[in-house]
Amino acid sequence: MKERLQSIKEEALQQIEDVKDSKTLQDLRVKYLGKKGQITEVLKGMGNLSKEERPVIGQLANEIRDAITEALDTKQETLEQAALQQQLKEETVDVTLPGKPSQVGGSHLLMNVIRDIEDLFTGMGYEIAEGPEVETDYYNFEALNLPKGHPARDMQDSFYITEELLMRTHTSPVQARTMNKHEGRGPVKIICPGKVYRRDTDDATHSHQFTQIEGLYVDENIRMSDLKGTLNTLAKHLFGEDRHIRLRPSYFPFTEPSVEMDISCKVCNGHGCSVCKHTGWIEMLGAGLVHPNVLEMAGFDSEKYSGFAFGMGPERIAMLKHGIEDIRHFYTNDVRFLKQFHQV
Ligand code: FA5
Repeated sequence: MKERLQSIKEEALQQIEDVKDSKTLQDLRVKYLGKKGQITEVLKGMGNLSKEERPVIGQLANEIRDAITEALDTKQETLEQAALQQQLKEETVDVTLPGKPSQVGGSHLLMNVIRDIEDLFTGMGYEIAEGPEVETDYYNFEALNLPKGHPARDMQDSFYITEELLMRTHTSPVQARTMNKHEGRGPVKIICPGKVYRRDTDDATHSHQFTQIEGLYVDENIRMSDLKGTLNTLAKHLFGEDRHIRLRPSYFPFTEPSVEMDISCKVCNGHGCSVCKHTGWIEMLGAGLVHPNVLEMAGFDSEKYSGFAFGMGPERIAMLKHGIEDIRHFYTNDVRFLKQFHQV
């Protein structure tokens, strides 16, 4: 039995020594140490031994089991280390390889135009005011001298939510809201950027949703010359010192008198070309002196206070500035279009 155990030990240690993978090693563990393993099989014959021999053989069997166990464990550790080294070798990262460039975004051209105009006006002491896009009929129309049934409402057909609620058709309601907050005390000097909505059919120059910037200055002794000076500053800031403006009579129910401001065409320098439809002028915005009815409805004494207001579409300004021929480019999010203006 001793010889049998010794030969098991030698054979096991040799096989463990030669093993190259964990699976075979595991099989060897079962083969020698398992419940039905070779050592157990030998020990089953202990019953035939004498009393004296039994402890001697028992001790030898334990020693051999320990030796095989230790050899198995050591080998297992060696194999695991080798596997780890191999994996590390295969998964080496070459930190000197160039990285993948990440996409860098930029602000939208419309935002750039809006911020540029905001900067100009805040530099002249204006504050930025905002109002809701879902507006009441009262602020969108009535407080602006457009009572129910007024024919000029047709100029701004809206999306109605209820009889009294609609998507605002212009940023002018922010005028009325802000004046109300001032409770009849001037000055009110605000610029209001925001989204507006109209039931206009989409084409190259019209969209059912677009942006506007409104300006309002109410104080004592505000006159048409103040409006003209302010619009002149705006036009030169946007399109260059060599631009001229002209004011044409127009009509808005909330201003009296009302004007449209044109700017001299940059392409032909006012001589006439296809861009300005051979007039030398390009229409830019609507403006006027705040109608006394609007001042009174907002709680201002129209004998004491006067003011001017203007409203423009940043899309139109961006189109003129950059020669963009279709307003829909602003909304379709084609990055090839947008990217051209990231630095503007
Ligand atoms: C108004 O909306 C007035 N509230 C402006 C105003 C304010 C006048 C204060 C007087 C005093 P108008 O409807 O003309 O006016 O629109 C102003 C600008 O919005 C236009 O010059 C144009 O640039 C832009 N606009 C109007 N409709 C559309 C549309 N469907 N798509 C894109 N831009 C539009």
